[in-house]
Amino acid sequence: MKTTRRAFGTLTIALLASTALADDNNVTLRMSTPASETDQRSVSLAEVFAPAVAEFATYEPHYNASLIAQGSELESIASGDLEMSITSAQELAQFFPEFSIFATGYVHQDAAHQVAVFNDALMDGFKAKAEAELDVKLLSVMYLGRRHVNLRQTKDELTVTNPADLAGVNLRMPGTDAWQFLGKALGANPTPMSFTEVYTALQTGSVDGQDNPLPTVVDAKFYEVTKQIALTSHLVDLNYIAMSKSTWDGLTGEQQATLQSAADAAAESGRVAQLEKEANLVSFLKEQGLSVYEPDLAAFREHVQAQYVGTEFAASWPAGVLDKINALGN
Ligand code: KDO
Repeated sequence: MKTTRRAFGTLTIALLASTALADDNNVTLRMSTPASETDQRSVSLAEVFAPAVAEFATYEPHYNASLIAQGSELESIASGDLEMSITSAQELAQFFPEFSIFATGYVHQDAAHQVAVFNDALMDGFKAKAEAELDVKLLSVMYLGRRHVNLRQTKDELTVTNPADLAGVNLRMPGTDAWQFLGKALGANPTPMSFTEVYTALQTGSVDGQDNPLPTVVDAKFYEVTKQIALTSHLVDLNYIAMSKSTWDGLTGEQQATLQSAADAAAESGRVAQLEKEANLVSFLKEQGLSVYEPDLAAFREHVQAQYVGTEFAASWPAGVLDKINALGN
């Protein structure tokens, strides 16, 4: 956890002034994400969120990290250069290590559990800190899906049954410490790389594989350059719809309420659609020639969870929060 960044404790009035208020009190909400335009989260924000706030806000999405590099979105919001992003707990953990609890393997159980956790009082302290120290308001939780291990090797070349089978496998994981730790905890040799570079890296063989949920494997066409998916479900992954707190503060109470329900509605519609895709994509991927199979899930869960015990990550988790998260699950 060497790169904890706490540079934004002293956000100033300048930020408040920089809120992107355009003519006629119409606010522009620039949103940057590494995701594509066809990713379900992008679709829901464009189709559900944008029209719902149109009376007072212009939603301006930037896809494929074309505006801000993956992992720099929070800093850009904090410095007033961006109004929105679909951020991750791993990215927030770069500033506030305790967010790593939501990025830990096999903690969230499913989409409903994510929602219960996000709306529970246990999140209050996390949300308040992000607002006060980073000027980032977390509006709602989006479902990204169950992350699995997706490799170039055929199943005959490498069958993944337990973590030991991933020894020496060069697995692309996103660039932050929490992601890299998860890759190691899976038993692999993690390589940091931004999302937009993954297809080419798989194609050229500079990595052996990557991990993402099935809808992402399909949307980003990773199935064209890989041969198998071991359904490890190592992380039921989420993103937060994040917004500049200064921009939020510049809205009227009524606008804030509209924007909040627009974000919740987009998250809900995205969740429903993403779950449906997840349920239906195995057959599509098999038709594309990939082997899709379940490894020894108990072995993976036990191994991954054991790796976190005694780490700096676990030490940063507020007392009792893991128990509260578990109690909200099944
Ligand atoms: C990825 O880089 O693998 C990841 O899935 C990480 C997520 O947190 C999220 O940023 C996502 O990429 C992008 O939105 C692209 O789908």
